[in-house]
Amino acid sequence: MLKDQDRIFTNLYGMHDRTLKGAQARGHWDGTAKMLQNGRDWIIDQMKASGLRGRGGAGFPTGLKWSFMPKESDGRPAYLVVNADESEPGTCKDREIMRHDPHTLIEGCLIASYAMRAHACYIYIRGEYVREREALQFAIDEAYDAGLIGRNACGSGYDFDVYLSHGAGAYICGEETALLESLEGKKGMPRMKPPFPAGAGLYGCPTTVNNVESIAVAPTILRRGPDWFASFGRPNNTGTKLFAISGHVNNPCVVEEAMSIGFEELIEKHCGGIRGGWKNLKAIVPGGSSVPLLPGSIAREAIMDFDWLRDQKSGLGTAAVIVMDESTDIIKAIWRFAKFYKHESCGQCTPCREGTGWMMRVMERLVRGDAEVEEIDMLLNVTKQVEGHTICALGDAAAWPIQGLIRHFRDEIEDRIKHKRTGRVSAVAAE
Ligand code: L3W
Ligand code: SF4
Repeated sequence: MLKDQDRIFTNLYGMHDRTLKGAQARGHWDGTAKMLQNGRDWIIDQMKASGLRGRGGAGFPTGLKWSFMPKESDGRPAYLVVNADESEPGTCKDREIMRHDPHTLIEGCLIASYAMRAHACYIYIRGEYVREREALQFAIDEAYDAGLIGRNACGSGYDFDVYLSHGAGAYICGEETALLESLEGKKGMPRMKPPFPAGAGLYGCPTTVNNVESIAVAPTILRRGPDWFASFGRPNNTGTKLFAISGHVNNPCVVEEAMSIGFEELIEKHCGGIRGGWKNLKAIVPGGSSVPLLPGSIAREAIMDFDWLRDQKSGLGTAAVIVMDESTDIIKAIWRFAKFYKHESCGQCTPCREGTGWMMRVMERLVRGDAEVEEIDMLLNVTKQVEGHTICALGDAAAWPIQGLIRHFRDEIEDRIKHKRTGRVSAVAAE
């Protein structure tokens, strides 16, 4: 288990002093100017050496992403954009950072922006995060007043501004290019990639989009060294990590742990075990609604990192762990995800626009057992036609949970069809 002294987000655990004074007492904003003086290449090399992989869901190496930004200015400004549009069902880890530890995010924004020659950073925060927006703005104002950001940030000679922008409730604006469209004042619709934002992002300028947690851990990585960060977890899966654990555990929580912690240890140490005991565990969704579920038997053995979960045809995603016990109607749970993706599809590409509605409607019948057994394979086939055939990852995200359900709970679906068990028909109709 991670020791207290190795936690980055110490204010998540009851101290509740998110002011600049409190943040400085915890070691934030210490030696920041010196880090900048070490130079851009040094910062990027340290980040690469730490092995940090993006914490927003895809796990793309952060240092590598920063290195894609142009080394020399071609006349266009460069931007850092922080994706704080945390909307993935089950996910509430970035919320905790912004609520309790906003200064480490702002310090990270300065360091990352400096490394990528960005004089401006936009933090795009989920519209519903009103309290977090207030906390963040308060911290930004404090940082300006203390000369940590703004003109001559930290006395470094570098000018740097942070702007807070808020969304309006669309999940798709968490997709990086839809987010950029929204920031530009347009409808939040994903762009084709390539070009990736590093080549043409905000207003057509070089842009890096990073998740809140990825940026917020950067100052501590530089302060304590990449070897310290890389000492947690397994090769290619390093560092400390916030896990947001919800569902049928005795004590749902957001906790920072070492990457690659075992699922059983995570739940026992921080959540007081599974409701009704381990025999009652039916399934988990290990990384937010976009990743396929795992049945309890595999979950108990799970190593919570990118590679182990990928090898199980699931994923770490946002590390939002949704725990389901035997009382769960697993077919209905996945139908609910399908309904979410249908609602959130931006509709610009046909496989997603049509496929999400189609998948949801078949799932609705499966919940009722009102289907033919052959339709299970037909549904699977449709998920494969959506997966990989859309502009953005929302199509994949809609397909994968259904694939996971069929992979691990086909018997339960068939059983319901065969016995025409009605599930919770009225509940489906009501929702
Ligand atoms: C330059 C290349 N840049 C990739 C960059 C790319 C992006 C990052 C990852 O989806 C996942 C998705 C959801 N040159 C590059 C390059 N990049 N190749 O690297 O890119 P990618 O395409 O692997 O993923 P993505 O489109 O960012 C994100 C999953 O996360 N997810 C959802 C999370 C939801 C939230 C939220 O609530 N806001 O985070 C959970 O699992 O399904 O697979 O920056 O530009 N050659
Ligand atoms: Fe829009 Fe869905 Fe296509 Fe993404 S996959 S661009 S959400 S229609």
